[in-house]
Amino acid sequence: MSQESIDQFAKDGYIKLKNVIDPNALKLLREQISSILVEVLGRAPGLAFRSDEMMWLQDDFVRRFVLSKRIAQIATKLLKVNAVRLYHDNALSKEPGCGRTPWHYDHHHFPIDSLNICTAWIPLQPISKKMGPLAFAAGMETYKLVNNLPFNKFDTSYDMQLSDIFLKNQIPIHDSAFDLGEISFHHALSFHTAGANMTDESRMALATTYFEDGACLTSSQTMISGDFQKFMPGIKPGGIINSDYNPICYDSTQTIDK
Ligand SMILES: O=C(O)CCC(=O)C(=O)O
Repeated sequence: MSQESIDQFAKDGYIKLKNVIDPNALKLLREQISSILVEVLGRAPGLAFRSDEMMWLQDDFVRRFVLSKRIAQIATKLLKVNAVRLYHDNALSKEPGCGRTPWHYDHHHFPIDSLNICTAWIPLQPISKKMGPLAFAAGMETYKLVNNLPFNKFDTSYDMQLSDIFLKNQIPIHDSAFDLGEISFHHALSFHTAGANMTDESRMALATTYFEDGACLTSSQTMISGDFQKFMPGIKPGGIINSDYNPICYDSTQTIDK
C-alpha cells in the first residue's frame, strides 16, 4: 500500500487497487458462490439482484476470502486503525438485464458507532462498463451536499436528484471497468452506485465490510434494525462489538501477522 493510495482514500472516500487477488482463485470463488446462491435462492429468475450474507460461517472456501488477512490489512491501513473486525460478507449477483443500483452510502445501514468502517468490493469476473461496475462519487464530504434531501423509497426521484446535485457541484464520478483481481474499498460515507447489467452474464461480486476493533453497537434505537442480531449476536446497544461473528481479521500490533 503506497502512501498515495492511503491519502487518496482519505480524500476521495474510495480507492480501486489492481492485482490484489489471484484471478484463478477468483474464478473458483465465483463457482463456489454461484452454487451457494442456487442452493439458498434457487435458479436465477430474470432481472433480479440476488444476494446472500454470512456465507463464511457455512463455507470453508468462502471463509478464506472473507477472513483474508491480506484484504483486512489493506482496510486497516486505509482506515488508519490498529485492527479491524468483520461486520459481514455479502454475495451480490446482478443478473443480466437488472437495472441500476441507486446512489447511496452505507453508514445509514450500519448500526456501528464509528466512522471507521469500509467495504471491500471484490468482482468475481472482469466487469466492463456494460456490466455495471461499482462507481463512486469522489469526496469524503460529498454526502454533506445531500444530507437534507428527503429519501423517497417509492420511486427513483432520490437517485435522480443525487445525480443532478453531483453534476451541478462538479463532483467527479469514477465508473471505470474492473479487471479480474482488481478490488475497490469504499468508506461508509462514500456515495456509490452501479449501472445496469447490459450483458448476458451475471455480474457477481463479494463485498466484505470491516470496522475498527473497539467500536460499539450504536445506542440509538432508530439505527438498530433486527439485522444486527444476525451480524453480531448477543451484543447489547452501546456494547463493544466483539461477538464470535465479528472476528479480528487483521491486527497490526500482532507483528507475526504483518
Ligand atoms: O453491487 C452493487 O451494485 C452495490 C454494492 C454496494 O452498494 C455495496 O457493496 O456497498
